[in-house]
Amino acid sequence: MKHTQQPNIAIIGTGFAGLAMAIRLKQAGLDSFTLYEQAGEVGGTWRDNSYPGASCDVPSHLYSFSFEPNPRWTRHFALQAEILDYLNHCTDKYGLRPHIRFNSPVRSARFDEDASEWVLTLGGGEEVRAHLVISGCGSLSRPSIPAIPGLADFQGKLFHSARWEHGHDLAGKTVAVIGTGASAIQLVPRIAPCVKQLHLFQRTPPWVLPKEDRLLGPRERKLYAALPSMQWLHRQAIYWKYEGRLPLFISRLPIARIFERRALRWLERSIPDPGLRAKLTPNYAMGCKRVLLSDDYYPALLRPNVELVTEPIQTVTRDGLLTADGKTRPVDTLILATGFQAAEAVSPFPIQGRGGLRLEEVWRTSAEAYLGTTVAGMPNFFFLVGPNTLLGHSSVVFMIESQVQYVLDCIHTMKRGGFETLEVRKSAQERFNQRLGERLGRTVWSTGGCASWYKTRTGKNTTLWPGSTMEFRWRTRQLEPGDYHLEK
Ligand code: N01
Repeated sequence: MKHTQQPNIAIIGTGFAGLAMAIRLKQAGLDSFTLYEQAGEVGGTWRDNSYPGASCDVPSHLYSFSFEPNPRWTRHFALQAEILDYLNHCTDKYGLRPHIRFNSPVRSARFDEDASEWVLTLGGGEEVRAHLVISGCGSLSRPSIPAIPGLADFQGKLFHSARWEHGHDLAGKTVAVIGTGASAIQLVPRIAPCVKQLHLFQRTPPWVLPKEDRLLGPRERKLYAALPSMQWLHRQAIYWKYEGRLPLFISRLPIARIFERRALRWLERSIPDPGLRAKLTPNYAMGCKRVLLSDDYYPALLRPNVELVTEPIQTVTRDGLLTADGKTRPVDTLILATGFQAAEAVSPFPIQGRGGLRLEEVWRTSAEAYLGTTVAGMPNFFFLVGPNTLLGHSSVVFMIESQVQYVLDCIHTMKRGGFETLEVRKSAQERFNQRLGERLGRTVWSTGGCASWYKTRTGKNTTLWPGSTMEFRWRTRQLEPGDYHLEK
């Protein structure tokens, strides 16, 4: 390859994925990379999701890079600000800032076959070229705005949980929150005490287990700082505990019933009113939607100023919400905790590969990749947190590190063999997805009797990995050359 020794690499995004890739490239002596970041600071989803109470539902000692353990975590489940600090710390420690172009959104990518290079068009119209492109855009970055009639005509304050308006004071306001997913159950307990009235609009009740968060005191933090092996053991213990929950999702073993009973007992202990309890009782199998962890969500619903509304929303009016029973609730502020466009077949921006092939067209019905990372027709383009790499049971950071290792192996293979392009074979991609589909069909995400953001409107799961994280790590440890076209 012309660019053999120092290929010019573009990384898009500076969340966990983009930063991990950059750090590992640097460690491998591959210094000629640029990170393109649309915002003015690093952090990805942990920069954007700054709503009150935002925190991780995977323990911090696992939800962090294996190569950068953080003995300073102050909670078992870190709050958003602490995770963002961690990502800034990694950016500085590994000298990434000089590589980052902030406020530089990538608007499109086109493969120039003659030069074997990608041409990226940035926000201002500037074009930059790269031999390899690695997208770390993630799949939980595009807020989903519900198609509720009248939403555009609402005259009060309206915003999405992932675009929190910190300048808007909720004190004394009448507020509506639409949605009862992972974001809503974290923000509702935090805003309920300061608003005048909160109407929480639930379409489907989530399964909720106690979070059992705890502070990590100074003694524990000192211990981890002094004895990194103790911190490593702690991480291992969390990892195997979470990995052990996989059967809950991929098989219908009785273990699932144990967790369901635990959640129902938690609901019964928390909500004395049988009417309210009935509204909060899920009618689908646990795990079908993301299982939520919270100690304070149910107690918040008992507050006199909080109303759980289960009547479907008919329209949003200029100053409130009208439900199917004909009742209108006037509100000052409407908060959409309605999640993200994750499963629908959307490429992060228009991407045009070999022979003018457009990724939006390829992914029009559903997004597919090989090992969630490479796509036929898109040479030298890699997706981190691509299709079917998210998890229902453990830390996505572990998956990101596996993908990063895989991309590095692809780059090393190209360098060793002097290859100009690397492109997954269509046949390998199809075989992989055929098997993936069969396995996904047997999981609770398919059979559990719910709709979720994991699946497209047609019911295809394009987001989750149906195996263990160990399996994914094993399969991404190195490239299988037979699965790729490698050209000089
Ligand atoms: O989004 P969601 P989220 N009318 O899609 C409802 C990650 N995350 O932002 O269930 C009425 O889960 C919808 O109802 P239904 C995590 O992976 C992680 O909460 O579809 N309601 C649902 O209740 C998570 O899973 C953390 O019937 C409508 C809610 O909106 C993912 O992000 C923290 C509606 C959307 O819930 C997404 O979570 C936060 C409509 N038209 C988030 N449309 C961590 O701790 C949608 N809804 C790591």
